[in-house]
Amino acid sequence: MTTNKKLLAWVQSLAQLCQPDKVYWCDGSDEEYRHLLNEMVASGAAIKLNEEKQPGSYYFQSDPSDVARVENRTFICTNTKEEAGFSNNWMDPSEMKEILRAKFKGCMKGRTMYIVPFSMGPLGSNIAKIGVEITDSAYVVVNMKIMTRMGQPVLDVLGNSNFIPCVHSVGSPLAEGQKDVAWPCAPIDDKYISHFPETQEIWSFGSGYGGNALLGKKCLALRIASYIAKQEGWLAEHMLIMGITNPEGEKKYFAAAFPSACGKTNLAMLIPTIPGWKVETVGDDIAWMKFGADGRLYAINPEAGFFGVVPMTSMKTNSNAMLLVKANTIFTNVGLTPDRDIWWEGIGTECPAGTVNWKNKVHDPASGEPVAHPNARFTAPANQCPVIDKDWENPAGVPISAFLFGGRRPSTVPFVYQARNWNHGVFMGSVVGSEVTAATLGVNDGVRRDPFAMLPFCGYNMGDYFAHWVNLGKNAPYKTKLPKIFNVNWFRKDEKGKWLWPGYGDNIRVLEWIFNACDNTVETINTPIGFMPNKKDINLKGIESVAANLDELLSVNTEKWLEECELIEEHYANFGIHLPNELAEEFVALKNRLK
Ligand code: SAT
Ligand code: MN
Repeated sequence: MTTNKKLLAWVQSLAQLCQPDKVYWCDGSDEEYRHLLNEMVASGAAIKLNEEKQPGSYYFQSDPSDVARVENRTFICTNTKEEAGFSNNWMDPSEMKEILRAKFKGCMKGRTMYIVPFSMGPLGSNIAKIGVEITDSAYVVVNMKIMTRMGQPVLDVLGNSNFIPCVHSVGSPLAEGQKDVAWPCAPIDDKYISHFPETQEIWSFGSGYGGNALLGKKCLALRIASYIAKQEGWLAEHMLIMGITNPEGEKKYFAAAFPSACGKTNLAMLIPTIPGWKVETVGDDIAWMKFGADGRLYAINPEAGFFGVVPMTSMKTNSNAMLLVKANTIFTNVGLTPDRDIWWEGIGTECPAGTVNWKNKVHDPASGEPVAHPNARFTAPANQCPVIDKDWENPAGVPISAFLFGGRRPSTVPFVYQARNWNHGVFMGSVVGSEVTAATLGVNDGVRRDPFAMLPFCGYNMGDYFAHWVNLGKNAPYKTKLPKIFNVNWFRKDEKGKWLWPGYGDNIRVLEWIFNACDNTVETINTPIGFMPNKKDINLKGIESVAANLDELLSVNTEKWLEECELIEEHYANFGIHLPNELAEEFVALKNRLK
């Protein structure tokens, strides 16, 4: 319980607005977790999976219309449209509040209002932030239990301090006597995922899925936190955090940002193919970073679990993820076999006859329809990850030696290069993107830019966000202790569309070079686009046949890069006067070096 006056008054006013049947304060205990899941099993909202195959695990199917984040229904409500920038849907805060008040009025009728106090970051860490989510979804409560530190211990740490209020409803009130459906939600154009950065509030209406509903994740830890981080001089980033130990036992931490579908979770849990190297996971999605007293940048993972994409995960592609979800996991929108086990495309076994797909229909292989939805997810506690880093909950964070950026770039972009300096690194982050071509070669169909992989997650004007990165470097206590910045690209193809690099566990060979480049123990080649490896410094022991591809992997094709510059020009035009001069200068300098 709590004596926090602001919290008590806020809960009371929302109960009056939303008119739930009951108000329930979550204590975060294991008993509560099991009780809620039992209730959902009894109501038909969940299925308890086969205890022998998937101990302590549960299965959910969402409504077919509620399967992913809804970017076109996600709003940044700053005072002016300018402050939200071109990449966000903007709405005037008071206008949005008026819409929301009408939407939330009576929206929890027939339901329970759960009060979910949560901490993003280890309880009591000076980088952590406390939020309280009010929700009418028990599914959200059990997911928040895995994804955050949740319940009474959070209220104890909170005391009478301030918290970030997060209001969530599935937007589907029940009339007197009306039977509930398995996955209540509102129609697609009636969803509102709204953020008020200036007053630090989140209001989410109409969806029960993922980042729309688990408000600690993208809404708080990225959109609201990025806004706060700019004001306070730190970083809230869409980055994985990994520890890398070399055969001599020396360890470094890297943070990496990639657009979706680039294998971020796989990289975070990479299984090295060269002996003696070790990769350990701190986080797979979000990093909060502040300078420590020693002048280095320290990162925490604000989350306590992994909410990962399931399809194509197998013992072959990511055995650590498979072991992670072996027990105590919530699966959403995968397939369900007749013996209450789970199945998905790419799991590495035949689909058992009679398997039910995510739409609750018996799978018909002839139909061409997938068994699992492409955005099917697992929710699993981070401490179940076989390679979780021993410092993953260290409240002080881990010191970051390098930032990695990258996208899916079949052409043009070499597989690794280093920024010339901090601002050049910020430039590299600002042009991250993946090629959107089916033909897989050439940038002719364009590159979908996702700067810093933050485009859908920045709570303010993205040009000002670039400026924040520039300023962070400018104001760093010790410039020599700033992380070095690299661009990587595992997705290079040859003219015939064949992969030039094996990827997955062999990516450790690129990480090895980066590790050594951080220590300046390898000589680099100064090219127009940045510093690049000497071929001899890429460790190909065991994959010698790839040596023939190294020239191509490390080539800088001036013609292609000039085309790339034209695309960057278009991309940069979006930012108008908000593009920092420093980045405009970096761009000019790149073009001059290419001439
Ligand atoms: O649904 S989440 O936002 O949590 C995951 C994602 O879409 O990246
Ligand atoms: Mn993500």
